[in-house]
Amino acid sequence: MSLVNVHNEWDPVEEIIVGTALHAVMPHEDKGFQVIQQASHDLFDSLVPGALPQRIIDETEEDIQHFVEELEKLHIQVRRPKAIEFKEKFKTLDWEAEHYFSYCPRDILLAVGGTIIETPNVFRSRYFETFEYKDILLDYMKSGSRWISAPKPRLLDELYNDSDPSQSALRNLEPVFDAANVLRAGRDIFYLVSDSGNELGCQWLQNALGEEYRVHPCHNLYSSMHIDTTICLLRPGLALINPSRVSKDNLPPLLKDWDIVTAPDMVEFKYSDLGSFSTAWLGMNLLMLAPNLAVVDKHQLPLIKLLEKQGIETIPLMLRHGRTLGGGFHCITLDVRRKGKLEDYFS
Ligand code: ABU
Repeated sequence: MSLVNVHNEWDPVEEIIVGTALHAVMPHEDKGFQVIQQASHDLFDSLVPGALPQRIIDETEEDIQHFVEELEKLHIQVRRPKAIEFKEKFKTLDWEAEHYFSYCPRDILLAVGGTIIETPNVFRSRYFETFEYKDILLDYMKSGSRWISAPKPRLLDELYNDSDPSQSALRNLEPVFDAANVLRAGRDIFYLVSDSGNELGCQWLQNALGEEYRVHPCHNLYSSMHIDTTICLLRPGLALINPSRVSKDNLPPLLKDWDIVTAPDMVEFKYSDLGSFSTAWLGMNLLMLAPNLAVVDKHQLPLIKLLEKQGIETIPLMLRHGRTLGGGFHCITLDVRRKGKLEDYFS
């Protein structure tokens, strides 16, 4: 039976991939990385490029190890990528780049139903990232999962808009998107159109998933990277929103009959001066392990209280350097199998 079988963001998790900080490097020259970071300069502090200090790697691995132990206590099958140390830059016909990391499987692989998709990511430095998951992907394919890869984007300079700040930093020249621009809700798939996912990416995804699914482009929600610090689908009929980005005016119309809870201000914390590639809203980047159980950043006590009021128990854990690396508990995981079946939650 296919080891990949997942239909939403909340059913009980049976198998999950958890990323690693080993060999993480903040790339020096990556046009996409630079342009998108520049476009979001009011959101992120500038990052120090180069290999991350060993302390940051070690503390992150320690935090991830605690997280994995909690998952295993719940009898969830955990798989980890094999981080490759890219000692040299790599080249395509058009450009060269340094390899980034394998910390966020959520960005590069998308699991929908029995299919796992290698997505056409926006950063050049992620071009070969799925190599680190090859053994896992092979196992999934052998079990009967459908393993596909989106067309490799060329990521030419003209894809990135660095001249007109009133437009997206990502032009619509070829399908490009990070898997973290997507949220799954049964037959309905939310797709954030932003600097990390363009319209052609949305169209490609709809074509790839076929008529069984409806992919909904979400505009004017958040212009920067990823949807999972903007909206969290907690269980059928209940979503958490980021009040600095979402209001009744731009709430995706599909959610209009759902109960909406508003995230409280995030608690800020700092374990290094290395800068950040995410906003304080990374604190709401939680992972639902079941409709009544979430893994949440342990600093976010007001959020934990709010979830508990909604009948959601929490496992408070920490990723001390999550903001520097740009990933919380949703970002650093890819839930590939959850109990449950394909359903329609909006009719
Ligand atoms: N990787 C998610 C970052 C999004 C945010 O900073 O809000």
